[in-house]
Amino acid sequence: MNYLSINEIDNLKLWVKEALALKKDPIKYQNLGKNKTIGLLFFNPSLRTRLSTQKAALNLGLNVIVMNFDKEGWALEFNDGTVMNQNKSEHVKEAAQVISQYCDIIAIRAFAKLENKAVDLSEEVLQNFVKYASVPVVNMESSVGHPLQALADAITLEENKPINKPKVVLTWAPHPKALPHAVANSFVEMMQKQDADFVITHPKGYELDQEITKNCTIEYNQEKAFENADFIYAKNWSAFTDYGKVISQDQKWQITADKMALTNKGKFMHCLPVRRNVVVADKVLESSNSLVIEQANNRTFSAQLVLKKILESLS
Ligand code: SN0
Repeated sequence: MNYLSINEIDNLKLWVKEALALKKDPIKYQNLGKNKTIGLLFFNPSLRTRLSTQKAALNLGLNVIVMNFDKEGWALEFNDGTVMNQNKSEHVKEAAQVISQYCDIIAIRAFAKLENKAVDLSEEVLQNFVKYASVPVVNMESSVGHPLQALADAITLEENKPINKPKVVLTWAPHPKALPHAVANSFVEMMQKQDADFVITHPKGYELDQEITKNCTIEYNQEKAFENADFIYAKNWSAFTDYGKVISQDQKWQITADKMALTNKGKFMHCLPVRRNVVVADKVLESSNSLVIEQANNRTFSAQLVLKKILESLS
């Protein structure tokens, strides 16, 4: 079993229920991973993903190896048949097979480079490891999705929803840099499995991949979208159509206390790291309605549930 996208979740309700049970008793399965090893491969920075996945693995008795591939690994070649006389030292074919001999599970973080849409959509790094590794692979944010984050968000929504069918708004927010679509994509895919009134709001030109947002309600007026919302999930992403471009940094889209006042005592969510007073005002981030720290806490239990299911599939 791999965990590559939200679409691997057959029954989100049951997964969230099981994750909440793990949260109550995190070391219940402390022997499940005994004498097995997970390798965490990072091609980009990480705080929550690295520490929560490691914590989840330790809770299951796994040994953990971490490698910062971008800084400490050989530069990898991904294309077939290349004459490797430039700056790439090793092909993913050998790397993935070798790492599979040391690890029972491989987890990979490799962001979108936002240079070539087709390459990013192919999830070059993740899918090549899937192809050439002989062990299960976990997505710790690929160029397309961040399914461990979205599963943690589903746990947080379940714990905090005031009614059975809450109104949940995914809002674009400004940012100085071009950011990937992965967090937003997986959040949308997760919300499509929820019983919720789900609305996406962003400036014109920031439409996400329509293959992913099909059937979603899009409201270009942010204040209108916020009306009566129970949850505001903020995230910046770069343009998808004009691929990887920053076409607006309009501060009118920042999440402020005035905007939160339009909601139904809405809870604020963000995956972190967050740029204060650009994406969200201090007052909102620090208010009692902010769930960001609890979202990060739930990363442990989302990772632990996924690793538990993979370990069970091995035995
Ligand atoms: C990443 C993203 O995909 O948007 C990871 C989020 C979990 N975020 C960033 O790269 C933020 C970088 C910054 O400088 O604010």
